[in-house]
Amino acid sequence: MLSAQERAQVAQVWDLIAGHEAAFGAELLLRLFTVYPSTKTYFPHLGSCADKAQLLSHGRRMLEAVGVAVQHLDNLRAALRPLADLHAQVLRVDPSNFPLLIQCFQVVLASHLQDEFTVEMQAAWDKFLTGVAVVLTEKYR
Ligand code: ZNH
Repeated sequence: MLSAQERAQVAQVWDLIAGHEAAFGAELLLRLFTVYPSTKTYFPHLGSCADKAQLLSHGRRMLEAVGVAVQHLDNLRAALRPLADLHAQVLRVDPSNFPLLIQCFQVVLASHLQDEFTVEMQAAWDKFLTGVAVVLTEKYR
């Protein structure tokens, strides 16, 4: 559960991302695939070196879903139910991949926002994304 202050920090971070979903999302995927090549096995259709257009399009969809989560901090489970079903039952993404994505997400934010991405914002964002990952992976059990 996020405190009132953490919620405010999550919203502040989202305000800095909003409008750049495709660009940030594409960089997130590029970092994920480069730093953790095993994650690419889930995206065979993106090929060995995914092109920019595909990264932008999947990156945008992923970040838009994060934006939906930001708007539904009080009912993440309900808001993300269809995505949770998709990841658990159709995509069968191993839950161990989520912390890798969360780490890359923070590097993307730090590299773009620099001093604007404060220590407190990183802590709140990490907690928020971990909550999203819990919801997206709990259908496996
Ligand atoms: Zn995921 C898909 C989100 C994580 C893999 N995804 C997806 C989508 C979205 C997402 C929105 C789209 C859907 C539709 O279309 O309907 N994810 C997400 C989020 C997260 C994630 C939010 C966290 C936070 N994923 C993930 C991971 C992985 C993945 C970690 C691995 C590595 N996804 C995936 C895949 C897919 C998806 C494979 C499919 C793609 C296509 O189809 O193209």
